[in-house]
Amino acid sequence: MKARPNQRLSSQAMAFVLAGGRGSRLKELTDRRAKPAVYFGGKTRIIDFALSNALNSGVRKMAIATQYKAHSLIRHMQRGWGFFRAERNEYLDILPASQRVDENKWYLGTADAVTQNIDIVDSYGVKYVIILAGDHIYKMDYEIMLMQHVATRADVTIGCLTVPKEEATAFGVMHVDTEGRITDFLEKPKNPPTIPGDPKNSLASMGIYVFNWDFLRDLLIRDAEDPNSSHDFGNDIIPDIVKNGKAMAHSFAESCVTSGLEDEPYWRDVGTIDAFWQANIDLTDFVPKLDLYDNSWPIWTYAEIVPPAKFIHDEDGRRGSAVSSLISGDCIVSGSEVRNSLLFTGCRTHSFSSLEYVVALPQVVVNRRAELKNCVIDRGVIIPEGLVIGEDPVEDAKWFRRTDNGIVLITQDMIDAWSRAK
Ligand code: ADQ
Ligand code: ADP
Repeated sequence: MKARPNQRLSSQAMAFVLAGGRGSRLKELTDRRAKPAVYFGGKTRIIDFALSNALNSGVRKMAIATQYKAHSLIRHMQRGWGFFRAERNEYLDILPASQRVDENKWYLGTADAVTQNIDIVDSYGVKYVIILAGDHIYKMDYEIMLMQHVATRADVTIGCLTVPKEEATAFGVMHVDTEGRITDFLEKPKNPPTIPGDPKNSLASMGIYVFNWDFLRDLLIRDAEDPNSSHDFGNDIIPDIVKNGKAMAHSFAESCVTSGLEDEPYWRDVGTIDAFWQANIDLTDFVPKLDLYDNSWPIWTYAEIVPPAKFIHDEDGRRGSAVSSLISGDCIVSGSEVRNSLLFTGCRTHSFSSLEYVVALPQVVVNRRAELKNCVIDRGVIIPEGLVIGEDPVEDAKWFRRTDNGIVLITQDMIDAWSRAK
């Protein structure tokens, strides 16, 4: 592709989205769907955030590498993200593992997911590749990251943020010099180094990278032949560049200030039931840190055409009400009280029931007299009449998945077991 002066860098870039991880800490929520396909925020799924960031940043070429339980994700992509037009040089390719280079070969590590698709990336004719994870919740303008990458002539530019030292064991942790050049990088260290002068926090990789494609291409071909490599960005590719090339850190906090997208940087890896519940419940705050109502940065998704949410009295005149809550389309709140909760599309709550700090995925039905507190309810679950959750921790843990923080995950299989025993 020919680069023209004044052209946005994003128009010469593609987003390569890694969406193959298992997300096993989300337990039964990822039994049937990959983590990027898990619902989030009432109307969207987790992957919509990375894809919307790319789209809103001006990127029009995207590839999504999937492997684990990809059906739900692929269906979502086909329904909601099918508007890219090759005639306008727009592409969105879904790249399931094991179906291209070698029928039996799964993606070994995250870098291998790109290596196995080198020909596809070549065919896009782009100068830059933005590697993204499909499982993080945040808003970010990647054009700013591309601009820094080009200005500093880096081999790789890595998005980074500050995290508490105790949490940094789950991340790539780095040291940077005064110019922002990464001088050390440790993938998931047991004892994470902290930021000089800030002993409580570490500088962590967000797992998002900008490369010049020519550079990355050569590196991947070399990596593929290295018998000692696990073919992973965090374990192999990034440490190699930090040692032998020029790796620059791109601060998410500074990016937020430059883009004006968020007053306070908001980034979440909703990798556990607790984190998933919390990030959804955060949206019910008076002023949530993540602003979904900013129509300058829409989170695109597949949205069914559904009627508006409805709130009704039951026949005895009991009010159906919701406060400090997000209620999606096609929900009917009938004679029940909903507080500090988030109901996804198509939920129904019936008389005398109450919901508090509940995240209900699409098509959940809450029957009469159920009292639910601090829970996540999987898609399509039918809550039986009179079920009480959040009052008796021992009883909750006996039938459902209760976390150490007291959040209860409810699936239909668990309800069926509960019903059989009662
Ligand atoms: P992790 O998130 O632990 O660390 P990883 O499990 O490799 O790294 O997942 C990265 C992304 O790739 C996820 O979106 C996952 O779904 C996807 N993925 C995993 N294996 C894949 C495969 N074989 N094929 C396709 N996709 C795959 C990474 C970095 C750290 C960084 C954190 C930030 O390695 O340095 O700090 O992200 O969350
Ligand atoms: P989605 O997340 O795509 O809206 P679900 O979460 O209900 O759909 O299911 C995820 C995947 O599991 C889909 O591919 C669906 O067809 C499949 N599925 C749904 N229910 C069952 C079941 N009881 N047993 C096996 N597979 C199922």
